[in-house]
Amino acid sequence: NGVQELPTLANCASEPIHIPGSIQPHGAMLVLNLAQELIGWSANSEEMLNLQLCLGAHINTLKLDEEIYLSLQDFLGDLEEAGSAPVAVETAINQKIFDVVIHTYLDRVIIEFETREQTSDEVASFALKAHRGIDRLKRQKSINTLLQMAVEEVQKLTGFDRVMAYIFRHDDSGDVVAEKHSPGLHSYLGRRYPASDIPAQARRLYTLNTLRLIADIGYTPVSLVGKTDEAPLDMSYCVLRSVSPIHIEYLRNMGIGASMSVSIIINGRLWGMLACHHMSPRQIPYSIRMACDVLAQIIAATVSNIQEHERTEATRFATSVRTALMETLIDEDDITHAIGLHAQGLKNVLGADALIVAQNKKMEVFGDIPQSLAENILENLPTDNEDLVLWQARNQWPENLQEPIKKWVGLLALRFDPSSNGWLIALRVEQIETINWGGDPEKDMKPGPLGARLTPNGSFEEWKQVVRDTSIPWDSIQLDSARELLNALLRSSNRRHAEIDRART
Ligand code: BLA
Repeated sequence: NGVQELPTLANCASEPIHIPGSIQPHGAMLVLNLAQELIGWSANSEEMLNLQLCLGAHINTLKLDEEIYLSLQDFLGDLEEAGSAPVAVETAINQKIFDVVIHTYLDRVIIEFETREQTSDEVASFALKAHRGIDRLKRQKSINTLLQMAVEEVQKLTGFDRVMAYIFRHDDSGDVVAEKHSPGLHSYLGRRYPASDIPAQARRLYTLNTLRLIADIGYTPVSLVGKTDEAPLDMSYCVLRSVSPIHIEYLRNMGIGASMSVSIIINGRLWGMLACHHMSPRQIPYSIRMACDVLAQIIAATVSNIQEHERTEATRFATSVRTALMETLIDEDDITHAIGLHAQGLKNVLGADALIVAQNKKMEVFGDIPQSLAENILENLPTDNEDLVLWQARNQWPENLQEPIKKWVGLLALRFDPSSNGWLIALRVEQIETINWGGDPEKDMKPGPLGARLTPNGSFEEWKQVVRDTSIPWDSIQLDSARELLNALLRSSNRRHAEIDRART
């Protein structure tokens, strides 16, 4: 088994977080092989569960609640059908209520006992609340209102001090786009975090197992004990899995007592998360967590519908702008002027912060680009056969322009008339210019041993480092619309040249 090296900031994406060899102490765990013999348990099991355990013992020889045996036999009986979906039952040991969660993974049967303070009646009334929440979510027509409603629902269900909707961007960095928090707490709304705050192996795990709870950030992990010749237990699907010490330090630096997050998965990809904080320790009963998980699935399905609708709308809008421009061009000889009449629509279609239109010696600029820079850009565009040029980072520009462009690091240029040097150019500013970072939530924060990197401001600095000198990339809808626009403009130019030629002969 060996002692695992402590992860550092530099290697944390390779920390094997699925095999920590320990659990969180608000529960206990028994591990069986498929013959239902004990091969390991958490070191607190005997005391917490009032059992005497020995390696190799068959589960039936332990004095567990009848209910647990029945569920276990049922579960193992229809493994084929049920796949890896866990079963949960309630049990009482030493007058304490436990949720018992049973699942199998990689030939292991894992039985987790999670302490719970609420009675079944309390929990059931929560489930009803969740049901009402679902109905309201499904009716939302925009992603923003959907997520705002979702954080409010989850806050009501769980009582967390803060619930955020965190959504991932094209490069896996993320934004807090909706938030509900208790009075007196500062807001994280609008903040942006780099991809590395949730490293790749964690994202992978979170697409498999969609919910995790850290009930008490200050916990002392409880080791697993058992057969030493066994491979380390894969805890990917465990509810009590002990979490990465790096992440614990991060949460501690933020002053948090408990954390829960729920994955929102769209088309197999981690699209976002509902991230919850509590300022003191907080344990949410299993069935309420499952209700949150269902909410996240409803959110995913609703988002997916809204996105489909938005894509259709974006394409429709692009078509309408293109058609209007083509109509103008029927009786307007000056293309730069015609494009100017539709500049705002074209800016929207191309997602541009500024536009340059030029043909022959004429040039027009829409946006705050200095005239001299616009001329400089035009002179340096490639003269080969490419009609569409895409530069999305400073180092893709010709060397002599890399400095003069300053913040204008993104370029999508359409050559609509090669013979007259006709170009329509969309420009984007550097990503850093596009974000308005709110106030400082960590004035009185004392960072832990790994330093200021593991704080919200440290994260933002990291994000800036990663994206320096790049623009937000053009997405596939914008690129498709750009190509269609280019083709329409090329056809229009060709027609014009043909008319001129005809007039000459
Ligand atoms: C996990 N990082 C996470 C999780 C979240 C975040 C939500 C999931 C675990 C949980 O539910 O608490 C990130 N949490 C955030 C962010 C906000 C938030 C961005 O509340 C914004 C408000 N983390 C780092 C760095 C490393 C790192 C630099 O910041 C490594 C170099 C690691 N984060 C890290 C690891 C995990 C993690 C390893 C997995 C924890 C686990 O499941 O074991």
